[in-house]
Amino acid sequence: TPYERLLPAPASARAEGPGYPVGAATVIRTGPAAGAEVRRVAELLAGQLRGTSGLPLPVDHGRAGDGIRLRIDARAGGLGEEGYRLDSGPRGVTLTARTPAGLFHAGQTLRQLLPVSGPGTVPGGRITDAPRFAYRGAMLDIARHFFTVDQAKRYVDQLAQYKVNTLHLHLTDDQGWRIAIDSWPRLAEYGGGTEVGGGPGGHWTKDRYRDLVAYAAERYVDVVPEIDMPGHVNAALASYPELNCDGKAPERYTGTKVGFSSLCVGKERTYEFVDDVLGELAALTPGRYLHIGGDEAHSTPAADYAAFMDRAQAVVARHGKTVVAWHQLASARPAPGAVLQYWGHDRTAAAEKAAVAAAAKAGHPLVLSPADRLYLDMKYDTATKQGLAWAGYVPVRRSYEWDPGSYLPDVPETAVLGVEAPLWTETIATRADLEFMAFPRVLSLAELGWSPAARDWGAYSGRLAAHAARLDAQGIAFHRAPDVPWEE
Ligand code: TNX
Repeated sequence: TPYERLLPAPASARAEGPGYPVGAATVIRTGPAAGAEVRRVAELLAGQLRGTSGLPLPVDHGRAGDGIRLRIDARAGGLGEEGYRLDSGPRGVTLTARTPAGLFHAGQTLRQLLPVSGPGTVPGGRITDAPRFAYRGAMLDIARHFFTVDQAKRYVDQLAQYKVNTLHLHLTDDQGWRIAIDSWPRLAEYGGGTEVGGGPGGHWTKDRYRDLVAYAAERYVDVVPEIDMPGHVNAALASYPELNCDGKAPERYTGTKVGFSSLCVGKERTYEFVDDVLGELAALTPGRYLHIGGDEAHSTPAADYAAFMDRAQAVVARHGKTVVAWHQLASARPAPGAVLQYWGHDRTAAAEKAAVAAAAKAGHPLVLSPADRLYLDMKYDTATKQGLAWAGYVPVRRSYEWDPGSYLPDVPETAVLGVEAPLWTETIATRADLEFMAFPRVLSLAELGWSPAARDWGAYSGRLAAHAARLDAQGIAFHRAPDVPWEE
């Protein structure tokens, strides 16, 4: 049944009795008591369902009746902040949640219960569903190769339908600074003016950035911006001589090496820069997290690194936000509450894993992005043209068959805030390349983050295969990876 083909798999689903035929007379109903946000969720869902079904599907805020009904029930048990119930019978489909986010997720499930195109019947039964992890993220690196806000919006649409709720944006790196900062305008204007391979690059204005954040928020996706420091900063150093210890700006960089640049840790001007940049970024960010990078600072001595990260973390706190950083911060001094993003792999040294486990034990929530499982820029296999292979090949099966709750030694599931799939773009320059590398592996991330722990590759790969028609219908240039039994 379609209930068994849902992706990510729901916490529980039971098919029973006759279903509801969605047809020309179907109305989407919020009821008169619904607030503005529920009405907006209903309109968004209506637009999505009209697009695939070709039906009029008017939204009605009046009295109760047959149709697709959206209901907030603050007392509904077991659903949490994002969960929902879906009940389908001959008179209609009722979506129930404690929050508008829950209703949004219910609507995305409903889309998958209807045909890829044209009208159809939602099978009878009940789904009760809620996520395993609170943080289910994807990262896009717009620094190595520039991507537009429209491309990021398209990715948000693709991800939100699978209940991914976080978009982490890697906004700055050696090859480009992509976000306008009013107090340091040359960062974007000059530092954003190239990319890997020497192309023209580009940057996002604050208005375009706000537009993306609002677009994502309507789809219950939280944007986490990253300014990577104290390494990965050549674009900034090239834009402002005063940020360099010797006062001389280097050339802009269009290669793909890492670990060669560092902010000048001993200079007070550096911290004015950090404060200005993070302050402007905090003002653009409704969410609680600011990501400050902290990875691969190979040109920053360890003591300098720790001293710099102490100050950068204090700046984040002063601007009212919570730090996220790559897990290298575990070996320095993570501030209380700082979230660590683990990007190690099977061959990562035990001592490095132990430092992360110790930080988790001290109360730091972890976001897991194992490079040999969830790095979307790793090649699928030897035949993949794009991508890198430093962490090994990552076929779809490998991206799926592991358990975030028991992945790191001595880290209990309760310490895991969630999972994230980063897409680094040294070798990814177009929408087609992005989609080829992300899909279908980002769906493994979606299911690992949302669904209960039981993992069955056989069943999952079958569901994925059945899903190909939906990806095709959306024009997603996904990879027909050889380990999935695609139909036809
Ligand atoms: C490591 S992962 C990096 C990035 C590269 C990536 C390529 C991490 C925190 N740093 O700078 O783009 O590998 O896979």
